Amino acid sequence: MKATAAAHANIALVKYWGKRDEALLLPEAGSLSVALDKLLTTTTVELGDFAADSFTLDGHPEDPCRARALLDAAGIRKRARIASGNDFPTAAGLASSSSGFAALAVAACAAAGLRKSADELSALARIGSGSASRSVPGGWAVWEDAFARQVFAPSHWDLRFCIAVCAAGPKQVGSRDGMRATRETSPYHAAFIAQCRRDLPDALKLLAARDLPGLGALAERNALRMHADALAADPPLLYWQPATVACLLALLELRASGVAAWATIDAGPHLVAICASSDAGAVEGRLRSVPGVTEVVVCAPAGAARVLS
Ligand code: 2P0
Repeated sequence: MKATAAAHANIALVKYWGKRDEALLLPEAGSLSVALDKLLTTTTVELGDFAADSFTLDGHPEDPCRARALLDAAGIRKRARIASGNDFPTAAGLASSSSGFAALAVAACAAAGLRKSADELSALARIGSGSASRSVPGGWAVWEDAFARQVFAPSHWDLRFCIAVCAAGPKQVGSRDGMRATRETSPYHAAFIAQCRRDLPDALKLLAARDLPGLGALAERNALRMHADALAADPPLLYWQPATVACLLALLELRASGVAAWATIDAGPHLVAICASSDAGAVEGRLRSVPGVTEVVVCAPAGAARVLS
């Protein structure tokens, strides 16, 4: 009744920002992501007759409420002791619910002896966090409905994702509340969702063709439009720090000098630069020189969530 699993966090190139069903965590529009090799979460689940569920992240106690929702959805009634750890600095604000709930879904089902398909595990991870559905299949993954599927293997394209850490500590408004507020109050939200529905098929064609200028520019537009949507919420949601904007300007300069790199930004201050592996050193060096950037983590595409023991 004990198992350990690992999963990689993912970054979306076509973003999920709005639910059509709040209870089931179903997205309004499809999203496309890639799993990141350096952002790995390892989770051990032990099931037993404990007095209550418990959950620790890097040794610190956390609320097990969302984990329990996932266990209930899997039909696991026994109490759980969950210990999760990130092999990257949580303090840098890179902690991700995507890798956390993907590793939890896989470890919990293994601990309970439940044989679940990859699609079923992805759907379970989604109950913890929508983006976690994409970390179960890993690689280049699309999520449109109940579960996510890998559309290309990590080896399809040797890109790099340079994460510029632009602030420490947790963000002020979490994704769940942020996307709900945006959906309810932003006058731009319907336009953003309509754009995502156009972006996803276009992004898949560019990904199949390994068209970096095409996919990079699409991902950057999609992310900036997500932030425009969030900024238009009432009250407005501003996730950026000065270093975030400075990184965006640094990428413009890099492109003008012939280094091909484009940005995406999640619901937080950090910027992720997308580039060819041959340009990763130049992009990393430039981002490290930006005032306010405390760390740059260079990632390659990674695979699926997996049971370790
Ligand atoms: C994404 N994000 O597609 C988008 C872009 C953040 C910005 O999915 O409410 O933690 O648990 O489903 O998955 C982060 O939102 O939100 C997210 P819930 P989640 O990666």
